[in-house]
Amino acid sequence: MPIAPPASSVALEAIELRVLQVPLVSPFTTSFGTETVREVIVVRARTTDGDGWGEIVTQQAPLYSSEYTHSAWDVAQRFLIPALLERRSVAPEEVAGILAPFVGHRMAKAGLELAVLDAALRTDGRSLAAHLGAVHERIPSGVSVGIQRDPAALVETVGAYLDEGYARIKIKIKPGRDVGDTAAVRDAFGAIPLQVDANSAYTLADIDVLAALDRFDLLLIEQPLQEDDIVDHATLAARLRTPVCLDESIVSAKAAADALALRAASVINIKAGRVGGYLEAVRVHDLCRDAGVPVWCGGMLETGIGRAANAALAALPGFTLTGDVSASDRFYPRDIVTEPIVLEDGHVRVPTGPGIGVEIDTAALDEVTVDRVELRR
Ligand code: SMG
Ligand code: MG
Repeated sequence: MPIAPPASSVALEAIELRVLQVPLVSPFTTSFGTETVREVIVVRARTTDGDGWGEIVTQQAPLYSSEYTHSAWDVAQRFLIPALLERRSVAPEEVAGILAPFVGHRMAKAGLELAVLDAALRTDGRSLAAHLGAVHERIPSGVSVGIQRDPAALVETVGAYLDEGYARIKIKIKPGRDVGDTAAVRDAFGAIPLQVDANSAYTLADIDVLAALDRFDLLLIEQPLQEDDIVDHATLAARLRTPVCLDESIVSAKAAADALALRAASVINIKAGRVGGYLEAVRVHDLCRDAGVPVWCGGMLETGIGRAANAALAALPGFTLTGDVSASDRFYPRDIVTEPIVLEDGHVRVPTGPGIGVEIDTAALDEVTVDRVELRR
């Protein structure tokens, strides 16, 4: 694949962070809890040539990962942003290296890197999709369905998404809500493209229940065990017919390479926030592609900022499985960008405008902003 020319450096004048609380259209329940409002941080990089936007995809509480809104809020202001502002100019490709001395906090770093990337690419008049190496104009759209009240409610919810045209269904599972829920969806809808996500809710002691899912011909089972259970995932993968996909465990390209070497997964979910940025996400893509391992783009209930960037990432050639890049209205009655992602014939369009390719709806953004801070050079 041709290597994209590097993006320009930008001269940072200030970085603004906002905490948003965006109401969800319906509660979203996973094995670790229920959300009714998406609490997330938006980043604005102010440069001498204009602004760039990013999103820090942490949640309100450290349940999906160790990061959470106010850990990102704190580490960004105390350490990450000062390190960036110290530089006279910064190229997007330099951000990860500048922030590398600070251990962890990948989602916070990813949101800052995206804002710098967006500012630089807007200056260059180039799209993020082109910069990352996208090869598709639109991508098939999958939807992640939370745990519902009971299997009948799940069937109703899945049916509504299928009617909208979603190309693939993922259902969340947890102990006690696994085989029965999956059976209900298979019975109701037959051989639809279907996968399940456990968000780390099981242990190897549950191997028989997880093996019972084999009869449903699932595309994959996502993150059945804990984040650091790489060896146990390998043990499990050897016992299951259903392909094991890792999400939470894959925190870097190195972690992906290790997981593949240990045969802990045969599919990888790529999320830019979880791996520290879109540029590292491309490296995970590249190494999986070289290894012949299929990948797909995960989601963190992104606003229009991260959703546009995810659509760009998911258009790379190795993303051969349908990802969780759904329409904005799957989560939000009102998005914070002027052109929210929409579903067209089961697909979403990859933005082609400069940078992330979408503009901020400032009135909508202000309405959901609950806290705001600006750090200047
Ligand atoms: O953005 O469509 C989306 C959500 C997809 O299920 C989704 N994400 O583990 O893959 C996952 C979860 C993480 C967020 S759960 C709060
Ligand atoms: Mg997941």
